[in-house]
Amino acid sequence: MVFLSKPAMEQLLPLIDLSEPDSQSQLVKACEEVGFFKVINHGVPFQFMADLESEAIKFFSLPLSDKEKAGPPDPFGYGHKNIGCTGDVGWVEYLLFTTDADSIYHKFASIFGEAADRFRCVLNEYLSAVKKMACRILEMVAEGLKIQPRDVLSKLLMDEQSDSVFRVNHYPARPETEGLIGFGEHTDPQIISVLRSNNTSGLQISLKEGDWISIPPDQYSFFINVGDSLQVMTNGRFKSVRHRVVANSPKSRLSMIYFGGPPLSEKIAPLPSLMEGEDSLYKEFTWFEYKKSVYNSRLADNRLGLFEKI
Ligand code: GA4
Repeated sequence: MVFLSKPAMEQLLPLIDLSEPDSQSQLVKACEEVGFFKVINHGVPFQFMADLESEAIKFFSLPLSDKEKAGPPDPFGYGHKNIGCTGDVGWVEYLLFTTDADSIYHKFASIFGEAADRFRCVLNEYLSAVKKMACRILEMVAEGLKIQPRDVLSKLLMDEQSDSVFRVNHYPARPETEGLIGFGEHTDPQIISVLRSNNTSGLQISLKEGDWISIPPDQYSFFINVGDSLQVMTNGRFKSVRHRVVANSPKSRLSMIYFGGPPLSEKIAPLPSLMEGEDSLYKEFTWFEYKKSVYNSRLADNRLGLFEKI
């Protein structure tokens, strides 16, 4: 772990004001240098975040035996301690959804009755605003990279078949243990991840040198990271950053993450206009093939390793 002064942290953690005219080039720089950044003036009403947070807190406050009725995750539904199905554990409980909130709603409605209606309503409201913002960012990135058409990335999230995921993580307060792992280190497999948390710390990102830096929480902003698929689509120019959550705070942490992914049949390969005579660093694969391999891996594995050309 490295402890950084505020100015050093500010230099390492790009802060992007989406209302500024040069935010396109700042976004590209942040994706290349860190693969992680914070956005402000993002246009998502705070009320949407607060409403979903309050519904999530209500759910996580239920007795374990009630919450378990929405589990075990298949991979969708309620899970606790176990992450994925290859043996990872963390000090966390969570809800995993497809972004088609209606599909999971039926499972919830039969268990939670009217509370499920309210959850579905605030979830849909939040998701459509966050997806819109993620698409706007991907369009700005495409413009910053000077690639045509500008929706070359965002259209993958907008596609009706887009295989996107939404997760709400709850890390219960845990004052007495130093450095307990809430969610072990990993990279996100999708294109782009958009995280919003309450004001409790815990998120850390890994720098090139292998040091971990703690990201100060900010409930009004979003934290965005490049996923493995975007790293491949930019032929390694953008970095899919390793991150983790430590759960040693006297306050509970609640985070919600939208993972924007492509349709299952989509070929994940470097965008031709970015290649300029370069060779692809990766073998050809579809999102379906990558996802299959992801779900057989451990959290900390270097999942793209299997798809790199030697
Ligand atoms: C990490 C990013 C997303 O949270 C997630 C996770 C998924 C899961 O929780 O089921 C995985 C993890 C994530 C990557 C490796 C595998 C699959 C847990 C795990 C050990 C929903 C995703 O798409 O990949």
